[in-house]
Amino acid sequence: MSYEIAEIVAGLNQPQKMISPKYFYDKRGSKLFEQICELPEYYLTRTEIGIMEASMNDIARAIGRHVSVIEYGIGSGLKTRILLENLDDPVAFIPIDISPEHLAESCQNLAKRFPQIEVLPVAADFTRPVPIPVPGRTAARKLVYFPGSTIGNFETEAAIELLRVMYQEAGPGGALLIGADLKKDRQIIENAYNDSEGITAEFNLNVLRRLNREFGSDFDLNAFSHSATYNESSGRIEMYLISQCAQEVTLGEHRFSFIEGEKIITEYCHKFSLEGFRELASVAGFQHVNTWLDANRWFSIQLYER
Ligand code: AVI
Repeated sequence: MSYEIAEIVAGLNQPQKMISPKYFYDKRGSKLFEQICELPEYYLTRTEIGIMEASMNDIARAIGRHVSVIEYGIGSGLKTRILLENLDDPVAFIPIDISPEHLAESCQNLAKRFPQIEVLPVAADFTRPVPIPVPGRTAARKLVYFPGSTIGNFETEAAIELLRVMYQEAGPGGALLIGADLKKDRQIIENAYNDSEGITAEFNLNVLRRLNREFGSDFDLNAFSHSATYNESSGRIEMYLISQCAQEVTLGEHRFSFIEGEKIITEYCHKFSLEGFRELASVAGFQHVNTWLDANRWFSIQLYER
């Protein structure tokens, strides 16, 4: 059994059934996520880009020259482009992404736009140890870049674990530039995950389509519905697929029974306080350097050093 099948089966055998959010990002899922980023309700991307546009000179100065940038996950490429355009002579760009097609497409565009920067893509699941290629030119320091508040998709222990991996990867003198979404009015947050066009619902259900296609399960997509609610006490969106009826689903020789209304948790999206996030990063060893915010204080871009 592949580790992916073992992981999916173990998740669906839990008393609270779960599917890891990393399975969202097949080709269609990555495209749907790009569409989410442009939705009027999904303030995260627009706000983070706004902060970058307003504060990029300051951010680039704080990072310094001749860095090699290691990006964990790659989105539409716009944030990466803004960062690389403004850094002082970066030596290399090393993106790590689980979707090889998406990675290849983004890297082709970036290599065309930045012929002077060595682009070294790594197609891998960054939640597992990954060997990182060494650029031809020696960098002054490594910069780990993790935008989009993807850190919020990890539970606290896993987030600390991932930050520790980034701390190791940054190496002596290295830095971390990270986007973290902040706590705010619950309606604003819930609207971002329940858009009026139903794109987030499509994105959520697409994980079942992917499991059916790649791992041989027989989920009936019409028998599950999308739900995303903000749990104020844990400070996170909890995204579920809810079984619309009593049903059985099979994956190979494995059978999973659902009662009507039973939920599969597919994603947590944590929202942070500034102090809470600094605490998380400091547990992993990072020292806070600076934080940049938008005027509403909805989103933060934070710089840390080892
Ligand atoms: C990738 N990640 C930061 C998104 C988020 O907001 O947590 C994933 C997402 N899920 C539904 N909408 C967007």
